[in-house]
Amino acid sequence: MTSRRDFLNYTGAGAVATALGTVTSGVNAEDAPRAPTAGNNSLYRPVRTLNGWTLPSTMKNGVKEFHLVAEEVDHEFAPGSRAKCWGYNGSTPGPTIEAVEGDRVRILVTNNLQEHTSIHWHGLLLPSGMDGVGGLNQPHIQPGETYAYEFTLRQHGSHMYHPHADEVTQLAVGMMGMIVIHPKNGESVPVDRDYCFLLHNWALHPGTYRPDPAIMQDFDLWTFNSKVFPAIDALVASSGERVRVRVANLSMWNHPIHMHGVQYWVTGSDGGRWPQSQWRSEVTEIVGVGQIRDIEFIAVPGDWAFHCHMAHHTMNAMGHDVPNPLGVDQRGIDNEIRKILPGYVAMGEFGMAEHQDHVDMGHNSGPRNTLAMMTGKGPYGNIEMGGMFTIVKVRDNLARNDFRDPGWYEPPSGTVASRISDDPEFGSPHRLKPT
Ligand SMILES: [Cu+2]
Repeated sequence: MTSRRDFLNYTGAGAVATALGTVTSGVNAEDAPRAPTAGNNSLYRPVRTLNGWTLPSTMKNGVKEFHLVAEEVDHEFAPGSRAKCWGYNGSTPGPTIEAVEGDRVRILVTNNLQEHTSIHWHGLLLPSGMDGVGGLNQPHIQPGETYAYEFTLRQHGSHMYHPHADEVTQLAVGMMGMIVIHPKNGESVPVDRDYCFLLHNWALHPGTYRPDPAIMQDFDLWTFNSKVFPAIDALVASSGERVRVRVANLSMWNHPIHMHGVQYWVTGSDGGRWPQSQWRSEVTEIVGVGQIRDIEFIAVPGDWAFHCHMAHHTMNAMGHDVPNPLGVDQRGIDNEIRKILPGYVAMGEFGMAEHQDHVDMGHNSGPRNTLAMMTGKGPYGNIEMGGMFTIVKVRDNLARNDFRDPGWYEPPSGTVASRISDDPEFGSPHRLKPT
């Protein structure tokens, strides 16, 4: 639990960070609080971007300068699925921009795409001419050009950046990133770990390598920070720590984000951290398109699923336009179908779980560059998930800056559900009879 003692620790570590120089953040930044700029005394615990990174900045005459490069990136959703996406500085999503309320920031944007772009600073309070809507607030940034945006951060909270030019293409292929602005006066209830990620969806049709921007609803991949389970980082915490997760949505769907094992509080949004009287206790919170929600919880030991509750959003590439096989006796037709569709394996009569077993056994490998619908192995078997699913892994006595995956939870004896019979007629359960 965070306490006054931690505040004192922050102060000490922050002083060291300030002494070290002007680059205030880096790839997989150490979890040491730091003072962001000269003249700004506040300290903050750096945010950790799932599967991502924080953009280093340079101080120039009191202005914190960042440099984004819009460019094509060769991206891996999970081993076995890659695509030509667009992003910033070599990644989709682009790196997180992290600063403190009151900072003067200058963000250079170089366009290395073959068409024009712009950047909108989603939710930020700034002069109209810095708002980044191509054609409305500024000329488009042509290929090869660099534009400078400069403004003072007048708020705190979780925010986003994304193009406001040919959005239907540029968003669909991955151009987006997060902006985290810490409050200048610190936080009355400090957090011990601070995570952030973006929700997105992709139409990467089976066997292809370019996301299709024309698709509106029927997507193949559903991602946390452009990754699918099981390639999404675990959210690691030590028992009793206060954890914040900032969930941003630039996809084409609303996503009910559900966590197991705790009731979390919804504590903030693009509007900053809300007054404590407005915090809500939930276990599922819809993060609408264009919205951000901050959730916070006290970490409880275990392995806890953390996922979108739309069942199709926790699958990888799956066909939606197929006849329903449920309850259909397909024995005997395999051989007939295989004559026209070599390798065909009938399945689904009793449910779809057998899909993962068939894939694991090599019965149907699917098209190239295409992930199986269900995947993932846990200590007790197939997890049968994909897409927007990851695990909150909480262990006792982890060091404050230890974010390594601790492996599978070893539950205390007597606390795991277990088999007591394999007789289908076991016991005398109360059941409704058909009328
Ligand atoms: Cu969803």
